[in-house]
Amino acid sequence: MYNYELINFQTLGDERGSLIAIEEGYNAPFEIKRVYYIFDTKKGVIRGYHAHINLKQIAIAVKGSCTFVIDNGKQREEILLDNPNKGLLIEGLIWREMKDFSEDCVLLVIASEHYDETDYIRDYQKFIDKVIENDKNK
Ligand code: T46
Repeated sequence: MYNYELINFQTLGDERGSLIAIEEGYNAPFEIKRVYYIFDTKKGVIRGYHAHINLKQIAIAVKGSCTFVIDNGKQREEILLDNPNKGLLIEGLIWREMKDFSEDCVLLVIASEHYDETDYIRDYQKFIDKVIENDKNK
């Protein structure tokens, strides 16, 4: 089981162009406490390499594209974000890496918590240990 979901946002459009609205409890199934965006990522760079303990997030390539590698400790999957109407909801213990950023990529992330370094697991073996511990406690 992966703790992720692809959300298709409704695009509100008219002759002037397009607009997508994201609201807590509507497109975002959590309280929104933080927004950040990643841009100007250099060619060949892979970001992430961590998991979160409690954080819920939605990632949207509002411009350009990038690929998310999602790893639940048992399986890995790659998800291409290439359209502003597509949101990747990630929750729970998921190792993530982001790669193949297009030069123009702006990756917007909406998060359920304020920035907290203690919520990060930045060591892959520690992540696997935590997955095993969680499975035992199920
Ligand atoms: C995630 C992926 C998708 C802050 O000070 N405040 C913040 O809200 C964030 C997100 C980062 N930072 C600082 C911490 C580092 O010194 O900005 C620097 C770069 O952060 P990091 O290396 O964690 O960036 P990424 O791209 O590897 O990961 C980020 C998020 O941190 C992470 O939560 O899930 O994007």
